[in-house]
Amino acid sequence: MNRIAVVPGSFDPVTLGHLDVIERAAGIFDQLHVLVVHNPDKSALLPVAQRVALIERAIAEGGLPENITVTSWSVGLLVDYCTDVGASVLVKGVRSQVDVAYETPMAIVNRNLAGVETIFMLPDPAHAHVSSSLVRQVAALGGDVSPYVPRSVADFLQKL
Ligand code: COD
Repeated sequence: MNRIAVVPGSFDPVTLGHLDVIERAAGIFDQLHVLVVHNPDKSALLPVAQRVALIERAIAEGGLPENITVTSWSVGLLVDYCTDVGASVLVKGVRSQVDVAYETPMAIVNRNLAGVETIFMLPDPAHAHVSSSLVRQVAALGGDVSPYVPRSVADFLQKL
């Protein structure tokens, strides 16, 4: 059976926490789609196409498995994308009770809408405190973000 999963997120920008979840999920499923989705609740720093490019570069630099595809989605429900590509599972990293509270209703609705299951993956404790919003804030104030993001993302943010 060809098990396809989707790791969705804003990835604005991708962090070492995201990459850790992506790498471990790629080891579990036959194919993994990393999907950049615009989150209307958040004000974006980077255009979606730039976020896709940064994830692709980080995956190549990190030597992550080759069963990973990076793309974006802006039309309709997340589960519509899953149905289109034959994915039956969403993988979400959950760092805290706050993440669980945010993700749980979406997981139930996504299962009701399309039978797509959500798997919650615990973070590597080394990256459990990392978020894209923290990275954006540190970068905007001129701080060093290299402990939190891939080298190519740190270099990119420094030039903004
Ligand atoms: N370690 C582990 N996991 C992490 C870390 C870390 N350091 N940082 C973030 N994560 C996880 C997050 O918990 C999340 O699961 C994922 O990585 C992505 O995080 P972000 O911040 O890049 O993305 P979000 O939280 O803005 O998610 C955006 C989505 C669009 C994916 C989300 O809002 C969603 O699923 N929307 C559903 C849209 C839809 O179809 N709605 C209708 C039915 S519910």
